[in-house]
Amino acid sequence: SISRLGPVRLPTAELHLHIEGTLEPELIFALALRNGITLPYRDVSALREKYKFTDLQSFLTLYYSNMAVLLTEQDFEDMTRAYLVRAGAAGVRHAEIFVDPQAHLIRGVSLETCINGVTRGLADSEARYGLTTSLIAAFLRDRAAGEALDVLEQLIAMDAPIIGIGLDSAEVGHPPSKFIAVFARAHDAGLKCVAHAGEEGGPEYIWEALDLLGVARIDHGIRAIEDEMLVERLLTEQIPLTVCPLSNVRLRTVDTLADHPLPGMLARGLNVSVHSDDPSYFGGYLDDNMAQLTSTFALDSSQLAELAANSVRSAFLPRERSGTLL
Ligand code: ES4
Ligand code: ZN
Repeated sequence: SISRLGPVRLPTAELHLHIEGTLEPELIFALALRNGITLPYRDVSALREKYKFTDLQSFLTLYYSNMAVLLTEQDFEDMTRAYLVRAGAAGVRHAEIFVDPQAHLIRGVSLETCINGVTRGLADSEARYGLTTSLIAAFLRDRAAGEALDVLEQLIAMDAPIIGIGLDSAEVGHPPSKFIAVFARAHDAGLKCVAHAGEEGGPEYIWEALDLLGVARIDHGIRAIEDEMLVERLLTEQIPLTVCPLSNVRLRTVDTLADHPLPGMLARGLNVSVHSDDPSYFGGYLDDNMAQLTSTFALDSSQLAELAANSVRSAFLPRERSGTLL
């Protein structure tokens, strides 16, 4: 029955999605016009020409630069709704969405503007777009840990509607150990904890995220395969790895999609699932990631079912909701 219904078909949860990474060039120009901002690109096609990345940092520079168009709650709400329309069309049934509050605070946009705007966009998402949603505040690891702790305290004090915290931005040189106090405070506040690790950084960053930060999921984690002891640990504990294949290709973490370790990781029994990271920048949403993987690796229905089931069982959902999706 599901295959006739449209795009993603198997009930799938999006667990690795940066809302600021969904800003499409057209929306960037529309928001710039509305806010009286002059962009350093002539038009949409000139901006699209910049989407050729050599590594994580080359992407992050453009990603942060384009956030200049986000000034009002309405801007954050419009960005969020544009994503939800697209995710619903892709067949996503549940999304746990990252937002980067510090990226806005440091340009003078308040925590309230950012959080309230995204939250307004997420309201009634199930009725309007066909997916349930949760929000995760991610901290920028290339900034001071004290700043992250300060923002976390502000989020707790304002009773922000977040289910957890994450750790993102430039990985190498900013190990999880830098953020022990931040994650201890988040655990103490009853927040779920996840961290990017093993994207550009080595397996030692994954060990640290697990052992020092107590994270429940690893975002990316593809470099885990370089460390057999770590693979055994991830297998035994079935720790979720939220893998983003098109992101890894675009950021040159893997040479081509055909070289991606995902099928091998799945075959070994690792709890991997497929996600879209920054879909506007990396050439595709969840359906595009699945379609390209399926054709590149000739994935069969049992592999596709396993990936979808992994996404649902790795979500921060109460059993009664995950049960309806499994
Ligand atoms: C990110 Cl692909 C990626 N890696 C690390 N941090 C990020 N923030 C947004 N996208
Ligand atoms: Zn990411």
